[in-house]
Amino acid sequence: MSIINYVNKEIQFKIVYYGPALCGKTTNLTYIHSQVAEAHKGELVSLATAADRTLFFDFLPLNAVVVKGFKTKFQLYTVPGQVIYNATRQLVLRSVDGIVFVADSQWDKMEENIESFKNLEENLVRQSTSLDQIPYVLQYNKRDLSNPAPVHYLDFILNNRNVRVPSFVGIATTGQGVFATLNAISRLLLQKFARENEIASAKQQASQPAYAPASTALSGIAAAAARR
Ligand SMILES: Nc1nc2c(ncn2[C@@H]2O[C@H](COP(=O)(O)OP(=O)(O)O)[C@@H](O)[C@H]2O)c(=O)[nH]1
Ligand SMILES: [Mg+2]
Repeated sequence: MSIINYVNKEIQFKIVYYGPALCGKTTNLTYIHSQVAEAHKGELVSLATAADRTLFFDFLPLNAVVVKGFKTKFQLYTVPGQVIYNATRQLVLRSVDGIVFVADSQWDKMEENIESFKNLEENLVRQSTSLDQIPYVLQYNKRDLSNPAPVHYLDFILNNRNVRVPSFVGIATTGQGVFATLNAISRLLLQKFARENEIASAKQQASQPAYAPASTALSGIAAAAARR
């Protein structure tokens, strides 16, 4: 649930990057962090353990657009993909507003992709919610590796709920598709927020990209601010 902070005049959205181990969740966040101007980002925190993987969450607040005088802030988290860390995944999912499900496009990862997606659904049920209530998008990552599964197949196995959601191809290591994915989920969140709060200006904001890569990132944010 988005948090409205009346003191700081901030609306805070929590976005969780979910998916199997090594699909590229951390790489997405690292890329986003590297492209956003200093003034618009917090520290990227990565908690690792002896297993030398990211085992807890990455935390990345980004200040984006302004809605009715309230700054919208996005917090991006990743979950550990390995099966044994389900308790941590549940913890990270608490009060989630939006989800990016990152799939690994390699053929031999299909089972892991499906497992992870099911695990996401189960963990949401445990929190008395579901993908019917939480906006989400899909990213089919690692398209640069040889012989990736076709997009229509990935859509067939992962994008088959009642309503089809936006899906993007990605190469997180080079940043391809990373901002398209982030923009899509942030737009969905702003649209939902606007619907639920009947805020016309939020609807307008939702039609603009919240972020754009590299040099245009700042101008996108600046343009949003200038519309106040
Ligand atoms: N070739 C290729 N490697 C990737 C891509 N995305 C991530 N990786 C690599 O895959 C490994 C796991 O990525 P990471 O982001 O740590 O996965 P996570 O477990 O989902 O957080 C790292 O070595 C990344 O550099 C991609 O699109 N293409
Ligand atoms: Mg990781």
